[in-house]
Amino acid sequence: MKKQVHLMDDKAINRAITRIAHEILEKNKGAKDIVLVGIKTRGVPLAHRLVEKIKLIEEVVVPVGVLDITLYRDDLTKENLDPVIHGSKIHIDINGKKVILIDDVLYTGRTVRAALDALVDIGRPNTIQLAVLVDRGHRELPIRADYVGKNVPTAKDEVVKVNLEEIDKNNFVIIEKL
Ligand code: 3GP
Ligand code: 5GP
Ligand code: MG
Repeated sequence: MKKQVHLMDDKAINRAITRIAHEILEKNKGAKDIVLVGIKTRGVPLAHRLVEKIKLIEEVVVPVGVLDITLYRDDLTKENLDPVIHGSKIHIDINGKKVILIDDVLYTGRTVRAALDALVDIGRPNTIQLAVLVDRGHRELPIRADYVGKNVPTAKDEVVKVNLEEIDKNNFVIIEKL
């Protein structure tokens, strides 16, 4: 059996998202001009959860866009090749906006770099920030997150498994040793 280490349960994930929503509003002095962009797959439900939190705190509904970026590799344990942008559903004007990218796990940073590329093709945001549920380290590019749910030191042969109710029917984060 794979060795598993428990990191976050339903409540811990919810608390992290609540905190990040507050941090986003504090840093940006409110919700004005904020656009959230979820990176598929699990960045998208996380973005929608942040919208709900921001709505509760500020009574403003911020728009959400979606970026589809995947790595061309058939085995996730292999070192990654370059991420490829498959598409975006950002029908929002991002010119002059404060765009916040949302992903579940930040690892090498290559996906975020590709996301930055895709965004600057679409428009000229005022700022681009990054929020992730888990930062597992091992960056290969000078990229960091502005908002982090949990910093998790990992080995390269470990995988952080993120399950979210909207996709997986339950909520938890664990480390799996392959
Ligand atoms: P996500 O799209 O929600 O991030 O890549 C498909 C899924 O495999 C990812 O879902 C993620 O949960 C999981 N995964 C685990 N480790 C890795 C990894 O190192 N790279 C990628 N791309 N996905 C990983
Ligand atoms: P990157 O290496 O580019 O930072 O991450 C690549 C993509 O794979 C991102 O969408 C990221 O969320 C996902 N990813 C990388 N490592 C992991 C991991 O250990 N667990 C999960 N769930 N996703 C990961
Ligand atoms: Mg991801």
